[in-house]
Order: sequence, then structure tokens, then C-alpha cells
Amino acid sequence: MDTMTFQRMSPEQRQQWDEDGYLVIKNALSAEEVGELVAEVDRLDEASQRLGRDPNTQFHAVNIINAAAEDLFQAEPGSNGTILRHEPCEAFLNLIDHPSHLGIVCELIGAAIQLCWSEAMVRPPSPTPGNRWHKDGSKPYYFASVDRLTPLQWARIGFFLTDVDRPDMGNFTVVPGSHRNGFPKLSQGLEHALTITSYTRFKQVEQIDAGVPGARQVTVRAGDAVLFHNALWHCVPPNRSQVRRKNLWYVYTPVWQRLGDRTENSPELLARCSAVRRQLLGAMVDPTTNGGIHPSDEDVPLVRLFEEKSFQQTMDAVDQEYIRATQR
Ligand SMILES: O=C(O)CCC(=O)C(=O)O
Repeated sequence: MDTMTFQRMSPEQRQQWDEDGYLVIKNALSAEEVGELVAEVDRLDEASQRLGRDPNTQFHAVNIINAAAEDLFQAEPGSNGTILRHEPCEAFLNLIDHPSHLGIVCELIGAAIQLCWSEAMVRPPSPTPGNRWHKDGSKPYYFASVDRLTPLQWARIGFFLTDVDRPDMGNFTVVPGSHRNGFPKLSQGLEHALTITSYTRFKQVEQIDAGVPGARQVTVRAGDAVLFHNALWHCVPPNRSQVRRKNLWYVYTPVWQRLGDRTENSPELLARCSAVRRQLLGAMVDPTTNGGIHPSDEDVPLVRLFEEKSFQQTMDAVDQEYIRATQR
């Protein structure tokens, strides 16, 4: 069995996660890793431009760990998008179990997880907002809320490959605490709230975060990562800089969810992966028997590595911790 090193959350990161619904991992990637990843993102961006995409429009590629494809939302229904690269990419694959963040992800959502989604994004300069206010889980799935609370089902991490160190650079923008408190009440009223959260109308406003109480444009340097809760309200204001913002988004979900940006992985990719990487790719050892319903230790090897006990013992410990808390 492999051994792995896991970076754990600092007390400050735990507090930031609990209160704000996101946390920042400074210097998650080295300058060398950033350089290599930027080169890969540029290759995909250029491939899509050769297919006719205007370079001044946003670029999204999904399933970048396998053969990268243009965003499924721009694709023909039923197709997997236009394939931009046919070979799995080592630099993108190496991020799935990177020591800078995997332990923190496991602390938050558990170690019986898979990578549901991998995406490369380029946000060129633009006078209009880059995205509406929304929670995640409105794509590719929606998540039900109970009493307006939505549990953590989708831990999404952004690896930033360019500095976004000033406001209005197309920053990832959040309302801290909104994963618990909901979207804040606006003084501009309901119609404005419906506009800035609408898929089709959000570009009608110039500054999408103006007048949204508590809105914070997150600033980061190239190499930093931002991990956030699916229920956190977020948006993207205009990019008024000269910089093409580049980043990657990876999403971890429990192994019992469906994969989001692919239905399968290439057999060649699986064949050269470690057992942990195969788990993270969503490949159960035998999905037709034990794996599909009750994962075995072989299906989720990351659990033993992270928790230092078997999957069954981990489940028992979770139950016991809950019972202890209720009996205090
Ligand atoms: O790119 C960003 O900063 C946010 C992306 C986003 O909102 C999304 O794709 O759901």
C-alpha cells in the first residue's frame, strides 16, 4: 500500500471555513507547477480558438484529466463537447492527489471521495460580469435544501494560475457565511436580486457585486488555491484588467454520486494510476458487487491512508462520535 502525506487544515483555515464557507491555501502550487499548468491551459485555449472561438470570450474545458472537451453546456445535447485534446494530461492528473490540498478536502468531506469534475478556465478582460450570483449544485446537478440549509456535497477547489490580486480582475467573489445564512437581503429589492441571479439577465448590470451586503472579491496570487462549500453564494464581476485570468476548478464528491463531467475514464489512464488515483477517478474495483453499494477497503484505499483505519471502522467512528455528542 502506498504512503501519502496529507496537509491538514490550520486553525485559521478551520475558522475561515466554518465562518465564511471557504478557505485559502496559500502557495498550494510551486512556480514550476504553475508554469507547466499555464502551458497546458494555453494549449487547450489555442485549440479551441483554432476551432473558431473568439479569444475575447470566456474559455471552459472540462474533463481535463482525460481528453479535455469544451464546456458541456456549449455542446450539442447528448454529445460530450468538442474534444480539444485526446491524450490524458499528466500535469492535470498530478493535481488530483496533490499533498497541498487532498488532506484538507478529506477533513471536510471525508476520504471516500472521487473527483467529479475537472475544468480549465480562462477569463479574458471584459466590461461585463463573468457569472451570475449562484450556489453550486445548480450545475450539473441541483442539491436540495432542508430548512434552507444545504449540506456539503461538492467540495470545489480553484487553483489560480495568474495573480488575481486586485478587485475587478474577474475575481472569484463570495458572500462570506452565505452557505449558512443564505443570500443577503438587497436594498435594491427583489427584481434586482432576480436579475443578478438569473442565467440570462445577469449581464444587464454593470457591477454584479454592487449593493450586495458583505460581498467580497477574493484576491489571490498565482499558485494559491481556494476551496469552497457548494452552498456558498458566489459570482464573477467584470475583468477590467489587462490580464487573462487563468485557473483550474476540481470538484470532489462522495463516491456514491455520479461523475459530473464524464461517464468513464480512459482505460489507458486507469492502467497507469495508483489505487488511490483510481478511487479518485471514480473507478470502483468491482462496481457490480460490493463496490456499488458498500465500498470495500479496496474500492476506497484513501480512507485507510487518511483515517489510519478501515472503511468499516471509519463508519463506526463517525456514528460513535455522533452518539457521544448527543449524550453529552
Ligand atoms: O470562476 C469563478 O470565479 C467562479 C466560477 C463559477 O461561478 C462557476 O463556474 O460556477
